[in-house]
This record gives sequence, structure tokens and C-alpha cells, in this order.
Amino acid sequence: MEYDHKKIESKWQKVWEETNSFKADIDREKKKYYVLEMFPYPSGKIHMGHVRNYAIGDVIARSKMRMGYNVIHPMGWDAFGLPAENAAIKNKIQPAKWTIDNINFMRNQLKKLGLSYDWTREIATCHPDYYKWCQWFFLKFYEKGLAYKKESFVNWCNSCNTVLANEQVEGGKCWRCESEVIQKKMMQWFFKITDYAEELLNDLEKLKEGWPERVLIMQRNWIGKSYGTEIEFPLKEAIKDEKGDLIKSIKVFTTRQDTLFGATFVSIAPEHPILPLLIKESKEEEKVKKFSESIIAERRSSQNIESKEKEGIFTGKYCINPVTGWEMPIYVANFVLMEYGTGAIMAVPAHDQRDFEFAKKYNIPIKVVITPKDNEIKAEEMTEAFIDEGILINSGEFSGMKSNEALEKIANYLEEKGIGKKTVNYKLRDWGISRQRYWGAPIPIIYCDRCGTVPVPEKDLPVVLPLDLKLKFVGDSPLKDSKEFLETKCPKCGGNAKRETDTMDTFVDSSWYFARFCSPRYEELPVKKEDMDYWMPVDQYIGGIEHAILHLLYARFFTKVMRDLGLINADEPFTSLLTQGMVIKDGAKMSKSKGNVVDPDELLEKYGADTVRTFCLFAAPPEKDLEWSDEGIEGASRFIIRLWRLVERTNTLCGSSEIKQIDKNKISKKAEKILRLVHRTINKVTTDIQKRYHFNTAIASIMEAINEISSLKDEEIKEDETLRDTFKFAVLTMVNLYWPIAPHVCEELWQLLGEKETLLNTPWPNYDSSLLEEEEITLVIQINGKVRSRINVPADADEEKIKELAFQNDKVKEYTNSKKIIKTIIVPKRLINIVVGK
Ligand code: ANZ
Ligand code: ZN
Repeated sequence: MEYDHKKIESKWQKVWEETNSFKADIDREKKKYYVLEMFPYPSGKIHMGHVRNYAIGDVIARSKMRMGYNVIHPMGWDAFGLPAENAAIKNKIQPAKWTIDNINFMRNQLKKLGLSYDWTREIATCHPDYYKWCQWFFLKFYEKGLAYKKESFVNWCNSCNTVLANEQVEGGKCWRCESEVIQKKMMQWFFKITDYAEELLNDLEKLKEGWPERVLIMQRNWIGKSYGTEIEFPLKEAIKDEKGDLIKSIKVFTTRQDTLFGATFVSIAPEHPILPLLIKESKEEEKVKKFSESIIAERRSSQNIESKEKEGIFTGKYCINPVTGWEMPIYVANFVLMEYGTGAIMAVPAHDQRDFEFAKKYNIPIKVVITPKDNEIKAEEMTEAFIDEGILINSGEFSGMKSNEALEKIANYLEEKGIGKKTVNYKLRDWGISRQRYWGAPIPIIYCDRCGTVPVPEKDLPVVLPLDLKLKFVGDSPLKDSKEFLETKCPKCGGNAKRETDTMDTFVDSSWYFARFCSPRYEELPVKKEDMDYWMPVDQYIGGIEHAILHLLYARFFTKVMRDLGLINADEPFTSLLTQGMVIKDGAKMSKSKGNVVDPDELLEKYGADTVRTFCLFAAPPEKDLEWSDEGIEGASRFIIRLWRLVERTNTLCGSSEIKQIDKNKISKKAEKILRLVHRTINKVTTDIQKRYHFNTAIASIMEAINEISSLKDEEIKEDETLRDTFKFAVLTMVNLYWPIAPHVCEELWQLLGEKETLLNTPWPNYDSSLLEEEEITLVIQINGKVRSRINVPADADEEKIKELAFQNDKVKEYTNSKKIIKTIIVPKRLINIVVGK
């Protein structure tokens, strides 16, 4: 019989589907295990990155099932988002239809991969039954003061007359008409994630065991806690604000108040509210305004402000260094961010590299105030800033102090004098969730002329997204075009009112979907406590490193809010995290634009799921990049065929009779050797799969074992009954161990070998630890430290026996002949060193 992947795979997929094999139900007798892969965006087709991600998750899920866990392994769709709208405009198809069609297509593709999902739990975030609860969360956030509205910038194209998502801004220009994108201020909704900054930071400690170090570092840096001081710098001439009130100073935030005596200028962000007042009616006004606007636009469109050349412009105004009395010019600088600290900094060119570059460029004085212990640096000779700790100089009463001591002393001094205040700052910003888009969950808010901002009552949820909207490429929100949606009654006074037309960032949808999977059809609340208590947290989460910051942080934030709402009894959503590498071809990530994509559908057609899975798991450990290769997939295919042939041969040699219990003490030497190999392989595969997720080495050891088993000769097997049984046992065990990786062919082979129960329902094999050693081990023999020979000894031989065997060796005889044996040292399992005299 030939290996027919199509027949076998559809047969077993049907069995799994018809018997609901992967349906997860609470079973309090068993330990639960929650495996989750990041759910996909239904873009149209799955790609190799998905295949890899899901194959990894599937091996974990399937092996845990076999190891006695009650596994939950769900799948769903992150179904809202911009591409559906683009497709709608381009192809005149409803976003909903486009999305649902894609989901149906992709679900089919996933099924063809034989993934062990509990499809009864499938969710799609664009479904009103799901986004109703996103809206519910919004209301709860609003109640708790965790959702608020403030003015903030959006990308705006004047010629298309529309808001642009960040992805629609290409190099500062509109992707559609290529005109300059400007920043428009609009009222937008925010979630107050900053309220949880401290906890989000501290709880990273709890994830140390299960999360990759680099993800923890990225999260820590993103939250970015720093201790510093806010210092007031008096303006040389006070200015008036719009109301006519006097503004007398600029406040800066610094973490290096020890360098205060070296501050020679002040830099402010281009968006700083004081800027228009500073330059008003001055000769600099036009120039500075233009410069600032260009910086703002540039920043929004390019990600890499860190690596940009430091640039700025003098405002024409000065402030005073409060401790030295120096006049400090005030600059606008492209590297100062409005969203951090106070949006203004004291610039210390001698000790900050950015300020140094800036000062060099604009000819601003550099003043050294910290020097290394035993030499002095001169401002004129510096080629870069001195940023290390050292001793203070030119710093009044603080001169001579160590800089790390001065940090505390100067902060205290400033507080006493009322010039400064110790502050903690976080880089983390509140989460802007408003999107001026159609294909998202409508924000459940109503605006009434009489009552103001009124939340939609819970009982009126969901606020349904109208599906019959004709999308156009104009306006600041497509939902404004739907009168039916827009116009409503005020829940408070019953008068005419208007709905909020912004929808939620799709990150909101994906911030709690893992919880919804525990009770996907529950109608009372977003989650059912009983289910959450049993299934949460996710034991193993798997996904791309590109989500290392935002998605994971938002999911952690939501979990903490859910906990505070009494919905979940956990602080963190994901106990362990695995970030898989990319799939690359010809050295680059597979992408349409590079034209190096391999279509999983073609591979499935030609080779079948088991081969594709084997390839993905064998070519690299999960966290490393996987290099596509034609030889790799061919190799995987050949291996499965070899396994298939071996099973056929086993049936020819052994028949389909059941094997007798194999007693290691009653079998031939050859059989024992195979038996030991089997137990060693069980051990290796089990640890590789469980502890390290190194499926590649697990597969390699199965391959090696199969080579060795296959090398037994027909005659040997025929004439030795114990070897025959051991041979069959060995083949059965390899099929058994290979199942999580290639489940279809293994179920089939298992059945062909005469087994009645499916592997799915067969416990994972155990190994006998007394059989882990090889029966014989090879020891190196050294004479006076030089390698002279090797011998094989029984694995359980004691020192006496080893010595006896060693001295029977011809080389040893030759080298020790008539010499005095001073001593013999045995390093267990490795070597024997014989020390001889002259
Ligand atoms: C003076 C100084 C001297 C600074 C020195 C550094 C070195 P972290 O650790 O990130 O909190 N800074 C403050 N607000 C800023 C903003 N809105 N945009 C850009 N830079 C800003 O760093 C805090 C330091 O970053 C602050 O300390 C400030 O520069 C700068 F030798 O003040 B420092
Ligand atoms: Zn009203």
C-alpha cells in the first residue's frame, strides 16, 4: 500500500470532527492546561508564519492531552480592522462579507492542517455577541474613571479630506493622493492604563520563569519608570497667556539634577503650549512655527526619531539657570517629546550626548561639571559627552561631591529652596482607543445637547454597527454618513441626541479574547466566573515577537481591570510565553512585496499536513528563524514515507499479533540494545517536547532511532523471537512518540499495526529509568594523560571490573609493559587514566 496523505488526512480529520475529539469541558479530576496561539487577522489566506505558529501550539496541546491534562486549545478571529475597509472601497464588497468569506476560507485551511482546536469555542471579534462585551468593558472603564476623552492629534489629509490611520501615512504623505499629511486636533477616547503602570511594572517579576527575558525588558522599557526632579527655570522676561495671566517660568524634568550647574540652554518640544506665547509677535515667529510644524509632521510618520539628526531652532527667548544665574537660550528641539515629563528639558551638553551634538551644531557653550576621579576633562577638547558618574566641579557648594551623592543632595536642596520637586515619571502613555474608522466596535456613548456625554445603558448593548453602509474615502469618520446610526435619543432625557461615531482600536478586542474563550457563548457577562476560575490563566501563549509590547501590555492591563471588577482571579493572563521566530526565504522574511512567499495550500496539496508540520518543526527550534528550503520539505516527506515502509515491513515480519510483555532480563543482547534505545528515545522526546519545546531535537532523535531500528536484518528478526517482539515494540513506540508532530499518519500507522484504541486516547509512553543507559559504554583510555585506546564496558560495570577489562586491552599492555603502575583514575562514563612510572 502506498502512503496516500490525502486519504489518510481527510479520514482522521473527519474522525476528530465527528467525535468532537478536542472539545474541552471542565473536569475537576484533571489538571487543566490552556494552550493558545495568537489569533489571526482574517486577511484572506494563511501564510507560513501562521502554519509554524499553529504547528508549535498543536504539538504542545496534543502532547499535554496525552500526558493526562485537560487541555483547552481554542481558535478565533481578530476580525475588525482596516484591510476590510480598504477591500470594501476597492472591490465594492461589504467589509462584513469580505471578513466572513476570509474566515470561512481560512478556517478550512486550518482544518486541513489537523490542528487540535475546540472549534465549538470559535469567536470572531466582529460579531455583535463579541463586541457587545468590548462595549460593556468600555462602560465599566468609563464608570471607574478609566476611560476619558481628551484632545489629541490625528493624521489628516486635506485633499482627501479624511483621517488617516498611521499605516496610511507613507513618508509623511497620504498613501492615496500623496499630498502632505497634517496633524489635526480632535477629541478622542483614552484608556487610563497609566493608573496601572506601577503594577504592570512590578508584576513582570511574576513572569520571570515563563517569559523570554527580552520581552520582559521591552515591557519594562516601555513602561519606563524614572526617578528625577522637576525644576523651574525662570523666564528672563515673563510672558502673558491667552487669559492675560503671567507665565514666569518653564518647568523641566531631569533625572540628572547633579548636572544642573552645567545646564547651558533649555530645549522644548515643538508642541509645547508655551511656544506660541514665547514667539508671539516676534521676528522669529514665522520661522519657528514652520520648523515646529514640520517636525511634528515628520515625527508622526517616521518611527525612528532616536536615530534622527538632532535639530532645533532658537526661539529668541531666554530663561535663567536658578543655581548659576546664567542666561539660557530656549530652543525648540526635534528630540524633545511633549508626551514625556514636562515636554521641556534642561540641556547639559557636557554630560548628555544629544545635548552635546546639539550644542556643537548651534554653537552653544559647553560647561563641564563632572569629571572622572583622577583626571580633568576640558570642554574644548571633548569629542563626546562624558556621561559616567564622577566628581562634581564648578558646582558651588556641591563641588567635590560624588555625582551619585549629589543626585540626592541637589534634589533635596531644590526642594528646600522651592525651585524643584522630586518626581517619578513613566514613559507609558494612556492608550488612545478612538479610531475614526468604520470596521470596529462602536464606542457606546451618546452626546446630548442638554445632558452632555451619556453612556449607552448596559441593557441597550450592543450598539450595532450598521452593515449596509456605503464606504467612501472622505470625512473624519465613516459612521457619520449613516443617519440611522448617528441619530438617536438621549437615554437620560429622551431628547434628540447623537451617537459617538469613533470605533475602538482593535487592540481592545484582542485584550481579553483569551478570557472569552473560556465561556464563549455566555450571555450574562463577558466571562463566566466559574469557567475563568478553572481555565485561566493561559498556561502557554505562543505568538510573534512583534506583539512583545502593545498587545501583551494591553492584555495584562485588561486582566488587572477584570480582576478589579471581580471577573477573574488572576493577576496575569499568560503564565508562559513563547515567541516564535520568523519564516524566511532567501534570507528575508516571507512577504508579498519581496515575492518570496511559499503558499501553504500548495504544500498541503503536494505533501500533506504531516509533512508540512514536520518540516516546520524540524527545521529550527521555535524561537529561532526558520529558513525555508525545498530540500527540507523533501526530507520531511521522505522521512514519513520511510516510517510508512518500516511499519509495512513490521507487519510482514511480525504479523499483527499482539506483542508479549517484554522482560529486559529474558531477551537477547540485540533485543536489549533496541529496548534501551527505545527507552532513551522516550525520555529524550518527552523532555524536549515538555521542558524546552525543542521539537527539532525531538524529531531528530526519533529519526535516529528509526534508522537504527530499520538497520536490523530480516534474518536476525526472524530467528530471534525476543528481538521480533522488541522490534515491533520499538516501531509502535516511535509511531506513538511521533504523533503530536504528525498526528494523521501516526494514527493510521498505529491502526495498521493492529492497535484498537486511537493514539489520541492512549496515554503518553513512560520510560524505564533503569534502561536509559546504553548496555555498553565506551571509555577512553589514557596513559599518563595521553589517549591511547578505547574500550567498551557494560554500562553497569563497577571500578574493579572496568580495571580488569582495561588491563586486558592490548594497547594498555603495550604501554604499561614492565612499568610501575602508580595509580588508575576512573572518571565514570568517560575515561580511565593510568599513571605509570619510568
Ligand atoms: C538633564 C540631563 C543631563 C539629562 C544629563 C540627562 C543627562 P529617562 O531616563 O528616559 O527618564 N528628557 C526629559 N524629558 C524629556 C522629553 N520630554 N523628551 C526628551 N528628553 C527628555 O531620561 C530622562 C532624561 O531625558 C532627562 O534628564 C532629560 O535630560 C531627558 F547629563 O536632564 B536630562
Ligand atoms: Zn439628554
